[in-house]
Amino acid sequence: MTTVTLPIDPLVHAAWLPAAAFSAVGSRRIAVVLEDDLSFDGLADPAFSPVAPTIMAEVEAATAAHGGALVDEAEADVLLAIELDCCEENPEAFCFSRTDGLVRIVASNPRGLLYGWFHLARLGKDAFTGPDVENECHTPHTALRMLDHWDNMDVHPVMGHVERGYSGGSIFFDHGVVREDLTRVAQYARLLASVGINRVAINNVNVGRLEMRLLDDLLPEVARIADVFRPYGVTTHLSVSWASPVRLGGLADSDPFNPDVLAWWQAAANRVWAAIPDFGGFVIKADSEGQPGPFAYGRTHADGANMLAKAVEPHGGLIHWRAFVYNHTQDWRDRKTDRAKAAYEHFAPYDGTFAENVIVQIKHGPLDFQVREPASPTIAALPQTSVAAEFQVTTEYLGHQKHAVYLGRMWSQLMQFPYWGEGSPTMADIVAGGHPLGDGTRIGGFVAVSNVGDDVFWTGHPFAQANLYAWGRLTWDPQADPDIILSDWALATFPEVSSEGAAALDAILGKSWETYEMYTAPLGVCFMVYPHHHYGPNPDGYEYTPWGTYHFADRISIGVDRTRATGTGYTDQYPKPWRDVYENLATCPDELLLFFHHVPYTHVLKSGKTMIQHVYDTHFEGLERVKVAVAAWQGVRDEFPADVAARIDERFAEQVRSATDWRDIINTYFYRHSGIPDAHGRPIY
Ligand code: GCW
Repeated sequence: MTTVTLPIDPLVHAAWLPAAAFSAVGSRRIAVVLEDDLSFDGLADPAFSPVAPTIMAEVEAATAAHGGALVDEAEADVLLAIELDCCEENPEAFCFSRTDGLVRIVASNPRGLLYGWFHLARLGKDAFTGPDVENECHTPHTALRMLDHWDNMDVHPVMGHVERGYSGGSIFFDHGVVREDLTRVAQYARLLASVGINRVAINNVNVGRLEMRLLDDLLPEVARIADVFRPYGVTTHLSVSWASPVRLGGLADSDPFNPDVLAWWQAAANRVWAAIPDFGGFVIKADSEGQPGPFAYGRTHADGANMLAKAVEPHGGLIHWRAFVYNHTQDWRDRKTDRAKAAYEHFAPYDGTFAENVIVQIKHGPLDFQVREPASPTIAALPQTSVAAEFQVTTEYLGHQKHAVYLGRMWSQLMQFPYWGEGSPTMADIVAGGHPLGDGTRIGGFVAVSNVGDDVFWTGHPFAQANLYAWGRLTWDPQADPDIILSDWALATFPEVSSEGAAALDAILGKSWETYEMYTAPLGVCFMVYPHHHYGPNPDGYEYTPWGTYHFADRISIGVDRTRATGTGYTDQYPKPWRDVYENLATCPDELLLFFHHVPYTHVLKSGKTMIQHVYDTHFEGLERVKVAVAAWQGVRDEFPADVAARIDERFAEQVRSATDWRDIINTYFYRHSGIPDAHGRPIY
């Protein structure tokens, strides 16, 4: 029995800012009762026993941070018991209770205890003194809650350190090598565990020659990173190149039917798991945007994925095979080819043929992380396949972490999208193995591209930390309220800020996704951005390019006709009722109008406004909302640490500049095409 003291309310969220670890509030003393043997001999799952000492370390750190001292149980006001027991079979689940001055966290595995510890931390002031709670059990919705890093080892000539990274350099790599000092990675592991994230792929899915070596001579370096993640229950994965057997192994080809190719991957897998026994598996972007893949040999994605799956299967490894496959050398004159249809066309026919350890990783929408897309129909089209839905925490098309954009509400909406109509299984259900036509044996989960780098505030914009936080919380519980998650984040991150300050943060960020949508591309029109950079307004930026990203604006009308009746037929990929809801102009939701239909500027929306007037109104209002947010910020900024406040000031200045640009350029574009003035006579150029 070990007893240590903590002040009564010390357990705030983990250190989102380097300085803000556990913050002491109050001074009552508690005793923490740990099981005698927190080394957990005899655990059923020895692979995760490294997590046990972490709990000890967490308790000790929390104590030390508040000058706690050991007290006997008899002297304590409250007892905290952390117990290993078989309350839940799921090794990540935990049960929490608070009765008669005894707070208990019980789990069948140290991983569950760790999540229980952070749950307690989130309860803040109420952790020990809130109302009684009887054995409340918490189980993650899916077993796979992952972040992918698009980190390059060296500075990529075009993409820099981190592809679509807006937070400085990689936390793993620097100048072509794995960083000597992995302190930031250890802090990151702790942040991830504190919100339930359990897997990380450390390198870019666009794999260069240098990164290929992570499978080979640089493997010991990967093992060093895995050693840092392991104590927080985070499993390490690598992105690999389809061409590795050729470029790294010197083979003549990488045909999945060539036995030498399989043998090469088997040897690679043996090496990797010998170095990292709890390694997670490989992520692969094949036949996508120029990356090599099995098409070169006339083979399918299933052929390719299954060959890799065979190589990693003896080790219990996973293959995350990305479904981001489309023709990026399209002819804009061809109105029938529709990039939105591509993932479904490439993957749905092969449902039921993928090996059990293949997870087909599908972007949440049919295009590419735009501010508004419908949920991808491909996610519902593979009942006999494990699927993961892929999101972006990094804000590639959503303001580069220069704009304050909280994405919890967007993700929550998508995760809860009911594919067969109200009350039917959702995206979250499907990725947890609940496809209504599935046999329940296939499971997947949620994966997102990370927004973390070596920036002092981790995420460029300090407010972008809210997205990292929300990603973990929503993947654990997709039904959680994203607004409450936002408040939890604010409290955990800025515990010293007054309730007015916290309320201002909620007001600034709460509807910020909707605000961003208002001043950028309207009504589901996508890609009105500068090609390649994906920042700032450029309405025709992609219009005549080969990327398959068009809106077809002319002097009468705009939008993509994706109907079966007269368009590309994309609506056909949805189950009922959505195939009809989206097909029909009368029932298609306004916010997706231009994603599904090509309509005149004078088309009347359900709101009663014409489409063109809606565009003008939302663009004027969007910028006004940003200005209101800035005013709210200015009212509370002095409560925040000076360096945080200075960074946020700088970001808001850029957001106002950029949102003004968006407003004026989009409005002017629509005005010049339609010739229809704003009903309110506001300035349009
Ligand atoms: O949207 C595109 C990005 C690429 C990215 C690709 C992908 C890693 O612009 O930078 O490449 O998506 O998801 O593979």
